[in-house]
Amino acid sequence: MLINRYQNNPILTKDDVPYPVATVHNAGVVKFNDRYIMIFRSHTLNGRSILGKAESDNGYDFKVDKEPFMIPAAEGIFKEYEEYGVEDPRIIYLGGEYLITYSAYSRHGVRVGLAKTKDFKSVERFSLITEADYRNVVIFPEKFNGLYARLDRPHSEISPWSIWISYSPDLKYWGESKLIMKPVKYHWDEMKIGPGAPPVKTARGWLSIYHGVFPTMDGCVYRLGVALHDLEDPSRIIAVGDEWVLQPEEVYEITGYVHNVVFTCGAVPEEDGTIKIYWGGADKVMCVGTANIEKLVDHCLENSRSAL
Ligand code: BMA
Repeated sequence: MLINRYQNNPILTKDDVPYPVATVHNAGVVKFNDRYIMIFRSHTLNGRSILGKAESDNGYDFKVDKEPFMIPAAEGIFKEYEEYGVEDPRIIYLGGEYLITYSAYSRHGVRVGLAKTKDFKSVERFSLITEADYRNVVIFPEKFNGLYARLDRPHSEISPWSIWISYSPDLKYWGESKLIMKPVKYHWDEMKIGPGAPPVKTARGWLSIYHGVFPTMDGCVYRLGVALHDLEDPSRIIAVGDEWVLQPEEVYEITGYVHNVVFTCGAVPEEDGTIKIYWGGADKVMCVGTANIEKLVDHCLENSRSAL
């Protein structure tokens, strides 16, 4: 087992939230002043999503704020594009601030918003950084040759949904986009793949935990896999683990709001060489597990499938 599930999973459910929600899932997590901050997604009782915040001393026991952290914007350009909800936040720390990317849903489709915070008390929307039909934007926590880099996942009718990379001088204008990783036919990730947790720096490369989807007669199964990107050129994928590292197995992953889903938006590397990986179980609850970072890197390298 590469990822050891925490014995007291799920770590957060709707019953822990002091306002009415149907789910708690797909959370971004970072360390802030030695505490763990979790920004999680919840379906409200009309089926649209908002973001809540929870805090923890140990990464396992979280307490949820009294009020939501981000609800669809009430004004400006964001109002038009967040009308149907805000979803699936990822958080990184770079340049003295925390950057939060999230999916913004509206009648025009789904695009990705970028918000910034320094203290997790106030949050400021910065820009909508994609057009419609993108999701799963993770920003690398370092720059490359002076440019920010992100992985994302545009939607396409021609090609199975794949992982792309883009760069930006200022977080607002993005370009030099390139497809870098595709699903593999008749493989656990054959239907679509997407970035999961923001990449983690290791001695052998950037470790990216991504999700892959397989269609079955009983609906789609969401699993997690790992890929390794070159330290200096993150568009170069060194290796992709052929086998998944996590699949829905526990009751809280098999049944819920959408069954058979494990979906990650955040992982926290620790000083002892382990990593806490957080995932939504069946789009309904939050779970955590630990893994050894070097073993995940070995998993990429020892039995690698091609990236494209
Ligand atoms: C994806 C996204 C995720 C969700 C997953 C499984 O398309 O909507 O937020 O966890 O489906 O339902």
